[in-house]
Amino acid sequence: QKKGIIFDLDGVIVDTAKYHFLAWKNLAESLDINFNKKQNEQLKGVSRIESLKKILTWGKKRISEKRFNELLHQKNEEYLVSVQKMDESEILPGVMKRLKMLKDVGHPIALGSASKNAKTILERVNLMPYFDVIVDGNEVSKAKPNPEVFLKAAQLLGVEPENAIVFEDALAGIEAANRAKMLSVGIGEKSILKDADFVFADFTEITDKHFNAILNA
Ligand code: B16
Ligand code: MG
Repeated sequence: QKKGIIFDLDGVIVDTAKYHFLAWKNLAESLDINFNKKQNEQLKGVSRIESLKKILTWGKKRISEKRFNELLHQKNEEYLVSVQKMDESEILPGVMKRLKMLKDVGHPIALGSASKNAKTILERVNLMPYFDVIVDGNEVSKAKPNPEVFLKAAQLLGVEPENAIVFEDALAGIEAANRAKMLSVGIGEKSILKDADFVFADFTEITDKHFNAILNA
């Protein structure tokens, strides 16, 4: 049986974090809350609702539920303006080569993302044809590090968790993959993603030899 491959979206396939940052920053400033890149790092892999809760906590602001929902909507509208401008050029270096290779060899491929905009983004960058299964923020109730998103993806791919491989950039995502008993491959800093089974700075660092070692691990 071929291993099932599960990709996170933001930080693995595309760098949408920069667009999340712009939208959150404008929203925070409109509320007189400071928001910097370091704080944005802490929102990677975190859902929209939890992200807003964190920003309000950092700014020591309390608001009504109605206002909270308006702000969520406002942030997403601004984020989507950036997303609509995306194209294939935003696929991170080295990703396309591996997707093509996996497809050619016949590995089932899934997306496992916290984003509710995952399908729109995959459409913008023309990657929809590569994914057999998409599990995103609309399908899961428990956020990473809960393994729900990856377990669902593996189930829909028809592979056992032990036969699934997860590519993730967020520590919470690595934890989710580990809890699901899947092989975890971190994309980012070794010092942060230390619990991952393998770590690479980005996909260009993954040589054919590495990639085969991952597929046969
Ligand atoms: P949305 P991932 C995550 O994507 C982002 O890293 C995180 O910053 C964002 O808040 C979350 O998606 C929700 O996104 O507002 O589009 O529903 O890394 O899980 O692919
Ligand atoms: Mg991510």
